[in-house]
Amino acid sequence: MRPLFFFTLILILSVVTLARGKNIPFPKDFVFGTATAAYQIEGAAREGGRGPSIWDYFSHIPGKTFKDATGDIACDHYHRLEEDVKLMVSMGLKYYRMSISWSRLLPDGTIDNINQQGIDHYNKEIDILLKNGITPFVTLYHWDLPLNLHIKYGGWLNKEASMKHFGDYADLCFKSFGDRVKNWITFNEAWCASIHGYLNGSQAPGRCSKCKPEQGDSDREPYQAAHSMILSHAVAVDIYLNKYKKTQKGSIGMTMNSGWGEPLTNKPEDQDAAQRLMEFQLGWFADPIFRGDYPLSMRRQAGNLLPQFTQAEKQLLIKSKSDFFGLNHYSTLYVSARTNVSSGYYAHMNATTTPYRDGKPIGERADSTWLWVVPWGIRKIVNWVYDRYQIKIYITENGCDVPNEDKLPFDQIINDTFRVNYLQGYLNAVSEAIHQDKVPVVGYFVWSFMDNFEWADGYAKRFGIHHVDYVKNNTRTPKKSAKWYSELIKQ
Ligand code: GBH
Repeated sequence: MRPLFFFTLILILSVVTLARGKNIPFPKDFVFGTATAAYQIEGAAREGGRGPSIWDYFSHIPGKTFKDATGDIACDHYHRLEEDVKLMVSMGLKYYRMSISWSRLLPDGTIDNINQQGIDHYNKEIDILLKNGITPFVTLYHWDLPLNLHIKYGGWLNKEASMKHFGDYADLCFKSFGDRVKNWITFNEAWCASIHGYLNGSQAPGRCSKCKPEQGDSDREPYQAAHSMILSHAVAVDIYLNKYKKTQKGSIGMTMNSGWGEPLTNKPEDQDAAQRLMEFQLGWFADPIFRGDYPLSMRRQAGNLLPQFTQAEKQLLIKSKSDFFGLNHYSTLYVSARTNVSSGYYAHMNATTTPYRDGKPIGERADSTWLWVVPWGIRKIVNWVYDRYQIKIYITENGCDVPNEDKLPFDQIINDTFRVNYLQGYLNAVSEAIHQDKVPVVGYFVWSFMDNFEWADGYAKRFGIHHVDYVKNNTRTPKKSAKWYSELIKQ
């Protein structure tokens, strides 16, 4: 009886210490940060000379977002820089991933019309961060294309215009902010921008074969849009390497998103399907960037729908070498070799995902229907990335919403043990990947610093470690997870 009692006691004690965030080993110089994006937090959509983006246009079409929410006001971060940076300081934050609103700098998207107020605004933001000892990681494109570029040139469907205008915009950012910003991310989740923007139309610009008011071609356009984004990324990196890197000495890369695909069974066809899913999801972007062309599996399955890179473009891809792999990762699903789609990307991928094996879910479900809590998945995915690309990795987003979070009473929202457990589980798995598998994961950013405009889900989904009261003056309150993360950072 006795030894069992002591054993249980020790077990409980160690679980308790772990739960308090202690004992997750990380390298000394590991980057711990939080992340946000301009359209999701800034508000001030028509202030300071900002022009409209495709998200302003899309979110104002009735029925496109939950309760027709828009980012007009969002968290009002535009007016609350000091207050928000104070919050960051109070939790000991040293790294912050933010994005720049392209149409705040260039209201019509082109370099012909520079909005000085926009430049001033980001100068101010960057300076406040630095003055407070916080290093910014800056994303150039987090889904908010200037509307004019979409209307006038067809946006990402126009390869040449995309490369020119994104290049000009990136150049302006390096020139204006690169003396102080040393970490650049060209694109956030070009996969989402391509699939949600051009295949199912659930995000801006809301195009798909059956979509209204924007009619598109769900089979062809996602590949076309992605192609332009990949090449625009390469243009931006090339500009940075040729004109700025020597003097500014910063790093540049792209952020890609993927869940981990775990084969449903050990049948070879399911194993192949899982590998194919990873290639369609990450390889679609990472193979061109790190290896100079699309994965063979995509070329084989998608044929002529997948654009070809010209010889000159391949040269550009090879010479515009990224410094790191930015990975946004949230969840894991089982994969099997079937498809119920008759054409386009998902038919080509020829794989089906499910959270269930033998009727049992893969993990607990968060609030978002796609988000299952599977800590071991992050360890597997960083291994997959490193095996294939041999480059250091930043986890540029990871986090969750809490089941029914928006419907809970305030005191329960603040007491977000579910999120603490999620973060702890995933960070433990990252630590194992670093120490046991020797994968060079060099940083990690919680999504998100605060609750914000969750795209088509409006304000009903909350991913923040700070609560934002949208009804009462946008007041910020740290959740338990903010305190937990703060302890982890400080230790
Ligand atoms: C990130 O997207 C975004 O970068 C960020 O802006 C956002 O707020 C955050 O995560 C939280 O959602 O059913 O085919 O869409 C995550 C994007 C959304 C991509 C869910 C995968 C599930 C597969 N993910 N999606 S699908």
